[in-house]
Amino acid sequence: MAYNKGSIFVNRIELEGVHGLLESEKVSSQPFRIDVELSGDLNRAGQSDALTDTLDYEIVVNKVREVILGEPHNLLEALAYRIAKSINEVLSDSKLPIYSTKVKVEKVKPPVANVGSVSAVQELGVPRLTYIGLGSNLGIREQFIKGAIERLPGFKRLSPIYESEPLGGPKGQEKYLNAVAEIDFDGSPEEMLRSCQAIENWANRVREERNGPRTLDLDILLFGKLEVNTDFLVIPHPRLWERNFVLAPLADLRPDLVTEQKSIMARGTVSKLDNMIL
Ligand code: A4P
Ligand code: MG
Repeated sequence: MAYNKGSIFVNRIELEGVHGLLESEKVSSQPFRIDVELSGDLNRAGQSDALTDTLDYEIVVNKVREVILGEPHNLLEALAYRIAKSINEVLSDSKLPIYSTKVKVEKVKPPVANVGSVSAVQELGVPRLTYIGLGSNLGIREQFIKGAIERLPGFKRLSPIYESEPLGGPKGQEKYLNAVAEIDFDGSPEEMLRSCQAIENWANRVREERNGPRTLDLDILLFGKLEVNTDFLVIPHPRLWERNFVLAPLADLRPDLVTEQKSIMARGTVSKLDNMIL
């Protein structure tokens, strides 16, 4: 699919609330104006013209309403942050390729002499539970796996380490160490790919032949519930369900995702290294 970077604006949501540092602001309500910008890839929505391919404005407005009509806050910064967070909770669990939420909260009639209005803006990336496959069969393999997890942004946990027979590639390769990392990543899939490639470069990865021996290979297996299909990125990873060196560690972290039916298709000999501590 073609390159696309788009935004949806939901502007001038006008509501009254009891927010501010002054006692008077906590007692009598005053007007607030809220603007929301959602940024990401709007290609699919552009082509399909279907509401299911984008975020319904009504959801945005409801989240804004909950925060502005809810508990009193002292700061506009806190209001903008709460609103962005609660919109992101919906997006994190959705298939929509929206990667950041920007919220501006404006106090339309601030109780400060000579000031027309005050506002605060917060922009938060949408966090998505992401699974990265790690593989190494060249050099000090465990050092490369350890270095990778120290560098992966938003790293949460690592599966047990497996040793596996090489699948594909030239004959006579060493065995692999494989594992899967769970991370909470709050950028776009392209940014995730760039982070993975930067870490592979740190490991002095040399690309000589496809499936050839490598110090470190990082594959994006799953990126929340997103589906990506461009010339340089396919998510879920197209060979995810075919290989035991990915499925076994993924099943350790997320047994709910790796059903028996899925693992029947998988190939390759793997053994769990219970005693390996990085
Ligand atoms: N790319 C597309 N989608 C993705 C994605 N979801 N994650 C593109 C990461 N990259 C993705 O990758 C080639 C290109 O794939 C990237 O530039 C990116 O734009 P690469 O890492 O440079 O090349 P590669 O790894 O040699 O090829 P490929 O096709 O990615 O191979 P795999 O699937 O990574 O398999 N046997 C055992 N036992 N253990 C292993 O870890 N690994 C491989 C490599 C083969 N056999 C193995 C193991
Ligand atoms: Mg790869």
